[in-house]
Amino acid sequence: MPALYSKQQEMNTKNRWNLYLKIVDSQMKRMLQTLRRVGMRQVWLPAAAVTAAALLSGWQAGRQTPRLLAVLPSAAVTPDGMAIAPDGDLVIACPNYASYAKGATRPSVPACLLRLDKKGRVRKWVETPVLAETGRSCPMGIEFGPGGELYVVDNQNWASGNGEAGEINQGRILRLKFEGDRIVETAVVADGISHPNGLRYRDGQIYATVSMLPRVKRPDGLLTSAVYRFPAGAHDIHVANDLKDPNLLATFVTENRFVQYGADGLAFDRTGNLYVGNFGDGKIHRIAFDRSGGVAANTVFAQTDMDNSLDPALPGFFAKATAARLRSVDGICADRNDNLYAADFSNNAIVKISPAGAISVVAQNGDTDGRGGQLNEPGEPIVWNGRLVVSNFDAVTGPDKVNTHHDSPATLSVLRPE
Ligand SMILES: [Ca+2]
Ligand SMILES: [Ca+2]
Repeated sequence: MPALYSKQQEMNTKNRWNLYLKIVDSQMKRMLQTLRRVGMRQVWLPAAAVTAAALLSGWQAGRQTPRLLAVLPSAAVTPDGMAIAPDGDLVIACPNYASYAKGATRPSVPACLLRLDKKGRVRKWVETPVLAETGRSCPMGIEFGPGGELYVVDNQNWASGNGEAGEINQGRILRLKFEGDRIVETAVVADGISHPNGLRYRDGQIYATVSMLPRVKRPDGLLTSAVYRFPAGAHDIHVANDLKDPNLLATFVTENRFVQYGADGLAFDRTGNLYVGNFGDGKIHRIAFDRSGGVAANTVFAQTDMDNSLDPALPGFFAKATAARLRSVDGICADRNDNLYAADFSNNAIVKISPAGAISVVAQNGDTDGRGGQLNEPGEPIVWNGRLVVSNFDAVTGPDKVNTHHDSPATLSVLRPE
């Protein structure tokens, strides 16, 4: 998602929002006049206030109201991937993309990991290791291995892009070892990756999505993305970002020409099937494995009801887009009953997908600043201590995004698993 802030896009969304408020306002005035005539003002005024608040917050019957789990310290500008530490704390990766000044190649707030404990206390834990040639670190997907080591996606080119021909590829998978609050060992599992995003550890292997493979050219011009698999103990695997990479596990094509962004969140179910979200298409793929660990099938498990041929720049787009389910797929997680939860980043929503593939919206907000716990461009959900915790990325605007502003402070929202 390269464009962080586009003034024109922001204005378009503002105009849409103002029009919406005007409609709500005029309808309320009309109702007030009617009710004045019949003498029910005392009854109506509180009801109108509740209705207006509900409309403005995007409330709909049957959906949850997200609550505030934590206001994050200023070290966190852009919270993204999350993982549960061996001691039960929730660890949050903060690449802090929204702290890059215009044209800057490094964030003004260094990328870091936070810790949130069960009592709700949150603190900066460590800064993640920078790549010497860029001087920056860009942690996104994270997960702990069985020895307490942490695997980290370092998406170096998220904000800078990969160059005109996909020639800049500096992303890494890191393995960090800790003693208390110190990183005592940093190993590079793999490097030279174009755009790594989500990460999972399973049975001694690291699975990482690569959301864009610009070196792979298709006749139709559509984007290819992938899941890679690396042995967790590997060192310095150099990735070529083409279809011949030995560690390439599965590829995906994103057909939505307006949102060319591919594989993002990923999660395993209890039996070891791997689910991968295709961001731009609003699809979740299921990868089944054969006995030797090869891919036996790569099929679409669930997909949006949005018509992705609609141009986000044309009038009427948002009415259809925000009524659609699972319009985009960022982070995904599984609960112990194999329900999946997905961050619908573009729609500012959290969505549930049942084991049968049925999609339902758990919570959805309009354009918010997140301060009351509302969703604010959710990046990833995770089940932590029986609750569904959501990181609010809040760094991308664009013609198809509900989010129009980056806000401060950053927050985590919380929902009930359903
Ligand atoms: Ca992601
Ligand atoms: Ca926002």
